[in-house]
Amino acid sequence: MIDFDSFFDERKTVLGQWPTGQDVDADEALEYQESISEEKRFSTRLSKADKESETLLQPRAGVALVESHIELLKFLHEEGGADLLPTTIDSYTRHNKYDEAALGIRESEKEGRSMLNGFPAVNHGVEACRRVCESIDAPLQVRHGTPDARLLAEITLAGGFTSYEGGGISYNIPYAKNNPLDRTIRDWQYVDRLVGWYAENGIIINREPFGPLTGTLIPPCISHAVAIIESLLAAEQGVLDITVGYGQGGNLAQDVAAIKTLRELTEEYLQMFGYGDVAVSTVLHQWMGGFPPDEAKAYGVIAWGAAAAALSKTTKVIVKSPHEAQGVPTKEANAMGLRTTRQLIDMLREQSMPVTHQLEEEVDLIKRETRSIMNAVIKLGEGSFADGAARAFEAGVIDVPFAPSRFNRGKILPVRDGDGAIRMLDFGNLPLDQETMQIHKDKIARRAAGEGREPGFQMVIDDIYAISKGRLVGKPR
Ligand code: 8ZB
Repeated sequence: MIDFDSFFDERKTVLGQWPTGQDVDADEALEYQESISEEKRFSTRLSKADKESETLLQPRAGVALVESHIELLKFLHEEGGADLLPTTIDSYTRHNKYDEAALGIRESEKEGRSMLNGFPAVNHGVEACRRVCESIDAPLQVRHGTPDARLLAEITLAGGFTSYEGGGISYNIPYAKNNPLDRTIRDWQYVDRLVGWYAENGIIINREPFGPLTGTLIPPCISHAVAIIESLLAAEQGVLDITVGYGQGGNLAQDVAAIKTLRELTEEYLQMFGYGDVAVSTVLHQWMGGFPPDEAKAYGVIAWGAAAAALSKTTKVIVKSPHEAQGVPTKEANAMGLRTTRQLIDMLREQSMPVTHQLEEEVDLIKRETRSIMNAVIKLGEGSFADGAARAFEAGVIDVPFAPSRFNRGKILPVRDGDGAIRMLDFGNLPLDQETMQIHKDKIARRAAGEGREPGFQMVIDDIYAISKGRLVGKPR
């Protein structure tokens, strides 16, 4: 755990990064967080949902100006029926470019519409964040993609948000090219220490590692390993409430098995290292890859994600919109994605996934693969999760497909099997046993035989575009 003195030294530097940092007063922020009602606290809502095996709905949303952002969130709450609300941060802020965010705010005022792709919380500052949180009668989370998110965390937590997304791996590897992993892990230890400090003072802030990573054919064991490491890193700093995430792959058995094992494995490793008191919940992200441009088809993809969410009994689901292929959705389109999801969640509420041989096989496989990776990471770390993670990426023991980061090996080639489950054609340096690898090979070989072609790079490319073209498995027509 980062010690008190070095945390407070670092805090001065962090709060000095932009003038609005000066408005953060730790004790006053604590008092403000204490005044937030239980119904609006993220962790409370999640644990209630878990107890009642309810799946909560959450969109992504954020615009440049405070009043329009409030209006947007109100609309998604009231017209879309969202249970949990986000504040998606703009990309200038994610890159700590507050001068450019300031320009974006001015341009937005002049044009009368949002000229940023999210809400620039650092520029708006603590008071504005509080105005947002006070205007919405639901729990609010900061969602972003920021490698160095220390100042953003200080301002938004003082500003009344009760959940914070991201992590030193999951907000680096998929989002940045040149950011060293040890640096971002350290910066996120600061964020977790801040959340841990709130926890020591009785305020539970929920933390959520970003599950889907690049959103492109991620084998569950890879995103699970990252989620578990980030959970351990968070727990080490005193975080007590964690939501682990997974991006829908499209094969129902694999997706249901993934959510089930994600919770079990995260709890298993937290327990193993003495963090059994951390509350764990799960999030399924509706399909994060390319969407069909046809809105009617997009609703089909959204509905299938909603079905996977309902049948896996995940705590919450992050919802897509029919505008996904075009970019940031209008509030109306965003609400439509929510209502499509609501219909499926409510229709499937009484049903659960039948426990078939296929489901059991997926559960087994994911557990075996994830434990192999985790064992190797723990060994490499020699007592430090942070070092273990950095060394694991260096060695390719964890390898995220299609990531831009040069601190990621990028040797793995994922591909679908004949049932559309995500497998690996090339394992890179993943520490998997022979038997496990043979299962992947056999399944891929069966698909290839069915298509009358050799498994290869073309198959990977076909799979990347398959869903946007109306299929799951990228068979040539
Ligand atoms: C990694 C997350 C990508 C997804 C959506 C994209 C995509 C990004 C906003 C947003 C609504 C925003 N996204 N920024 N959705 N409002 N400001 O995140 O469309 O689906």
